[in-house]
Amino acid sequence: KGGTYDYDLIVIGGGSAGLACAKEAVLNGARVACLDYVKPTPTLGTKWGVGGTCVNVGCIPKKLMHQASLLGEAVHEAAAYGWNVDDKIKPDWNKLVQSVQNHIKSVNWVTRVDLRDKKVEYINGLGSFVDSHTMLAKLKSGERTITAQTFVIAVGGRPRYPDIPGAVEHGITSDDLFSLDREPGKTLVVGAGYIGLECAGFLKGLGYEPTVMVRSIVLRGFDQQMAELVASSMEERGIPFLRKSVPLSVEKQDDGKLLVKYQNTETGEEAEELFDTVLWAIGRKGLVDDLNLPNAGVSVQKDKIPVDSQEATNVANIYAVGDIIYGKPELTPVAVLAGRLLARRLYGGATQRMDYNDVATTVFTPLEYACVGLSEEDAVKQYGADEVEVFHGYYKPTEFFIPQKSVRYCYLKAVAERHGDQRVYGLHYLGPVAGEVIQGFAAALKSGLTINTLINTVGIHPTTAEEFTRLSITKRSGLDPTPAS
Ligand code: FAD
Ligand code: NA7
Repeated sequence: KGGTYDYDLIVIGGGSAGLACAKEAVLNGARVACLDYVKPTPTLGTKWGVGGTCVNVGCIPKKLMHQASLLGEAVHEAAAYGWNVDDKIKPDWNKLVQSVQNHIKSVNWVTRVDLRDKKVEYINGLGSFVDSHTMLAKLKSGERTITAQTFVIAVGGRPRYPDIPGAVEHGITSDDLFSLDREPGKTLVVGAGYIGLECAGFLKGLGYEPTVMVRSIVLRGFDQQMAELVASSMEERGIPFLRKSVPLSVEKQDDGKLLVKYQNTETGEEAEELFDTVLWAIGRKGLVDDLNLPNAGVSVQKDKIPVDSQEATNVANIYAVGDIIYGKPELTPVAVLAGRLLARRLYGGATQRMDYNDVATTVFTPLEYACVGLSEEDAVKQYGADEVEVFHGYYKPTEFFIPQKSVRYCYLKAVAERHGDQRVYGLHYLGPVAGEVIQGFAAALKSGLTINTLINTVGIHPTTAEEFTRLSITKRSGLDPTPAS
């Protein structure tokens, strides 16, 4: 295979999807090169090493900052448990950034060593197609033309900026936040997707003053009852939400503060407010532009690449995986598994395809929200309101009692088939360590979990996950889902 080409496979993008695919292809005997190149952010010029979004400017630094913020909360709670703590504790932003960046650098290093050990040729270059078998790699100095039998496009995406005055000059995105060399201070977070809410959440926990600007709804795509509970739990912690608002401009004042003018989308009313930082979290754009896809004939749909169930593009020898593909969940474990399965099909004679359904995910807000399967509204849309039963309940985590933490938003629900086996369509949980709670239930749901199995599973006491085994109240019954004690 590929005797006349430099490589059997060129993977474009060394992130979650690309690295998994490249390493698995080599394991299955292919000669592989993996290109990775990060363009600096427009104003601050932030850039990073190999590994892609998750490791450098996504999941990992986000989770570390979330953890930093939870630790601050825990120190305050510790006092209620009898620890003698100084109640004037405060975080050192620069030290936090340094610790986070040190961890990232070590992961970058391990990744490079791993690629060398596994015999993937890593090329630090920006790839663009010359034709469907030829790629031009723009290196730090010079260029290189390389050819391959097969290509996998795994270029991911980058944050968008709004098209308003001052957005690029004065705003930052998640690409800059985790390495910001100054305290964020009073921060306007524009966008109410999971990235916006997570950033606002940890900034508040670290003692800054975030405000969330919401254009329409919170957490589009997620169960809207849960999304509103997430927003309310954040408001309860003192994070203001500017609803139905869009930014109009950002101007820098003489004292360095940022004046943001914005408008209410319903009343048309305009208002303005000063901030230290403006963070755009308005979604991400697929990185198709640099690839010169027309040279290879690859189709594009809304800055993403449509693929079939084998991750094949419309061009026979070109595939795409990860965030760059159209209409699939943008999550690291999805990217990794899809990349690995693709390599096994291409070089290992395997046939297994990626199953993009029932992927569990977590929103790491101060009170975390995790879910798997269908939202209540999607279940109703798919099966009809009469065929869907929702079991729900509020609960009180044991560990919340002594520090007297608010339990008002600790809530969970199972969305299920109403009749027959009562198969579970979706599970939703808002509360502590949500990701850890839902991960195992995700395997159960994929294995055909029913309400009967769920409520006949003996709980682990005292945990919050056991609340799923105690769900007995249906929404339809109208009974109060609040526990007595
Ligand atoms: P990427 O990881 O983005 O990798 C693509 C790589 O290709 C990049 O290094 C890019 O610079 C490079 N590249 C682009 N164009 C070219 C080119 N022409 N030539 C060479 N190289 C190129 N997911 C989760 O599962 N859990 C989370 O908690 C989570 N949190 C997140 C938090 C934030 C703030 C963000 C931004 C994302 C988060 N994600 C999370 C999403 C996750 O990071 C992505 O789904 C994942 O990184 C996608 O992997 P990928 O390989 O498709 O793309
Ligand atoms: P999302 O989930 O796409 O959310 C973007 C948010 O930003 C959402 O609340 C949008 O509101 C809002 N938005 C989008 N454009 C604008 C403009 N121009 N002005 C104001 N507000 C805006 O993005 P994330 O960054 O959280 O996540 C990135 C990806 O990771 C996402 O695509 C997921 O699939 C995974 P809207 O609801 O559109 O009114």
